[in-house]
Amino acid sequence: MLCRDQECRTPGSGQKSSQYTQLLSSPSSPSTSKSSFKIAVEGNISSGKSTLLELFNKQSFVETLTEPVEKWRNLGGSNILDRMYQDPKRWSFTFQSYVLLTMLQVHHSQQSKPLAVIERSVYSARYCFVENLRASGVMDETEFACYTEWFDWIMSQQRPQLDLIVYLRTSPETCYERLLQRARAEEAPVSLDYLKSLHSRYENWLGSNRSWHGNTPVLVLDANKDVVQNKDLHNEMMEQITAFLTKLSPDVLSPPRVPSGVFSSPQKKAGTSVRTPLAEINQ
Ligand code: TTP
Repeated sequence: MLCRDQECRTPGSGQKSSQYTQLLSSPSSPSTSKSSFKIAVEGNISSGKSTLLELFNKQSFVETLTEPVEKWRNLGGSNILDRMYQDPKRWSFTFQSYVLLTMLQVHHSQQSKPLAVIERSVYSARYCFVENLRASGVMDETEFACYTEWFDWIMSQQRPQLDLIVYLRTSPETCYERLLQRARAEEAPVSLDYLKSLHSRYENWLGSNRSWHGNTPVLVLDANKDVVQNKDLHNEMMEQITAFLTKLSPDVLSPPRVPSGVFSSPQKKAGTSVRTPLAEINQ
């Protein structure tokens, strides 16, 4: 299903998507009920992924797995993230190889709660960052071929599974503003043009020009607005995500897997909005 207008519906929720959200594909009916889910939060640099993870983190049945940025800042005492930005031609291949390894470690870490939310995935590293580095000539063809052989072989052995990708769609200008505000030292060389080219990679991969995301359903959220300040928007995002997960498996968000009272299955009464476990954050 490809929805581009505001009549788009979230599978199973009976709700119309609002102007804030677009649903680009729906999950197929699961043949068996799952007991745990894994979702990835995706989006451009500074799109607000960490913020969304923090909101998820307030729930006891959710475990959040943040990006291993600290590892990238300290590989045997060397800040490889910084080296990559200082001298991209020399260090991008090395950096992206390390990103591949550390993201695989995140994907394959033991899941201890019904819902695991991970920041990015091996897929965005491959289909957005590496693709972009190759297209701009920063990564040369031999480096790209070497990376791709590694990537394809790893995928053929054990492809990391995701139940849902949440794509935080933002304008490159918004990301640039946020990037300047947070002023992470390593990112000083990041330009608006760089964010624009990553944005097009994201759009090609998950957005309206969607080319590839395997069979994983994708929920696209407009993340230009501030979800921390705007509680309605924040709740709406969570409702969309929960409705999606409930459609995949109604059991996982129901008692007894989760504490009583807080995590009952969503129910829609006429004239009321859906109340869901995740939507109750900050209530
Ligand atoms: P981001 O995923 O952009 O982390 P973030 O903290 O900016 O996310 P948000 O603000 O949305 O919470 O990655 C951190 C840095 O690593 C960023 O400068 C981009 C860089 N990076 C690459 O260069 N290549 C990659 O493959 C990945 C995954 C990140």
